[in-house]
Amino acid sequence: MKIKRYLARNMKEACDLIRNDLGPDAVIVSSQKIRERGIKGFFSPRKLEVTAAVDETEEKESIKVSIKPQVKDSEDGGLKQELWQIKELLKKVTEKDLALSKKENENNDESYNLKKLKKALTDIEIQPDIVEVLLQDFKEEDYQGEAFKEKLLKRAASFIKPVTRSNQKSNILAFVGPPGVGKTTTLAKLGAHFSLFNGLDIGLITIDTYRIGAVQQLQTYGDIIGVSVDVVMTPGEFKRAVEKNRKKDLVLIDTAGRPSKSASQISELKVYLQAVEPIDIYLVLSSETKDRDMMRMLNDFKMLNYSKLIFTKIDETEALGSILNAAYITGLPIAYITNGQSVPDDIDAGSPELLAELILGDVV
Ligand SMILES: Nc1nc2c(ncn2[C@@H]2O[C@H](COP(=O)(O)OP(=O)(O)OP(=O)(O)O)[C@@H](O)[C@H]2O)c(=O)[nH]1
Ligand SMILES: [Mg+2]
Repeated sequence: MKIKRYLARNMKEACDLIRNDLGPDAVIVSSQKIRERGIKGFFSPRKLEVTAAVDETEEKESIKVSIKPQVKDSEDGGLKQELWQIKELLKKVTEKDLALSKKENENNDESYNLKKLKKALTDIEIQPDIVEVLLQDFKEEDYQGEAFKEKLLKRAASFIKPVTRSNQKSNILAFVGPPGVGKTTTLAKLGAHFSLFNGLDIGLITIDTYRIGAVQQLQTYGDIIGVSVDVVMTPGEFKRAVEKNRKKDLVLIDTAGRPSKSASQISELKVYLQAVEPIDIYLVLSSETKDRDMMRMLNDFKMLNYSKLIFTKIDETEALGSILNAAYITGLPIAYITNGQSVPDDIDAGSPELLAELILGDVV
C-alpha cells in the first residue's frame, strides 16, 4: 500500500494530482482544510490537504475509478462524502431507538407541564419548598383539569387553620403590625360589623398616641359606631381602660404601627400588652408585602405572642402566595382578610376554602 499526502486549492485539483501521480486505482483516505506553515501561510487562503492511497498489488483493471464515488470532481466532494457517511449512520438507527426517543419526548412533555405549574405557583410567591409539599403525591397525568384543581385547592385549604371557638382566647383583641398596613381601618370594619349588624356591645381603646391624627381617626369611627374611645398613654392606663371595658362583649385595641426591624419599639408595645391577660393579639400584615419581608415580619413580631393573622389589601395584589406560606409556616389561623378601603364592607372571615380559591384560583 502506497500512501501519499497532497496539497491543492480544491478537490478537483487534488484528484487530478492523485490520478496523475498514483493512477486511477487510488482512493482518498482523508481530506481537511489547513493553513500552510509559516507567516506566508497565515496570510494566504487555506489549502486542501488530501491523503490518498493505492494498493500496488491489486489488478489495475478491476478498480479503475475508485476515486470517483468519493469526489464528484468538485470542491464539495468531501462534504458529499461526509453526508453519505451520516446517511449510513442514520440508517442504523433501529426501531427500538426510535421508540425510546419517542418515550423520552413524552416524558419531557410531562415534566414541561409540571415545570409550568411550579413556575406559576412560585410566580405568585409560594415558596418552592411549599410548592413541593402542595404537589406531593399527585401523579403527572393529574396536573390539569377540574379534578386536579379541586384536589389542589383542598390541599392548599388544609394548610390554613380556621378560627374556631377553641382557639379564641379572649374577648379582648389587640391589633398590631407594621405602619400603614390597615390596622385601624380593619378594627373599624370589625367594630362596625359586630356593633351595627350583630348588636354586640363594643369597647374601643387606642394606645396609638404616636402618630398625629391617629386618635382622631379612631374617634371618627367610634362616632359612626356610636361608642366612645379610651385613649391611653401608659401601660397602667391601658390596664385600667381594659378593666373598665371588660364586661363588654368585645374590646378592640388599636396600636401604633411599629417597623418590624425596630425591636425596641416592638418591646415598648409588649410592655403595654403584657399588662393585660388574657388577650388575643392579631398580627395585621399587608398582602402586598414581598414574601421575604413578610417572613421577616412574622419573625420580628413573635415577641408579642400574636396568635392570629389578618391579611389586608388583597385587592392590591395578584400574588397572594405569601399568605399560604405564612399560614403553613406559622400554623396560625387567618382570622380575616380585607379587600378595600370601605368601612365596614371590605372584610371577610379568612375561611380556608375561600383563601385557597383566592390564592390559587387564577393558577389552576
Ligand atoms: N386597598 C386597600 N386599602 C386599605 C385596606 N385596608 C386599609 N387600607 C388603606 O390603607 C391606608 C392605611 O390604613 P390604616 O388603617 O390607617 O393603617 P394603619 O395600619 O392603622 O396605619 P398606622 O396606624 O399608621 O400604622 C388607608 O388609606 C386605608 O384606607 C384594604 O384592604 N385595601
Ligand atoms: Mg392606625
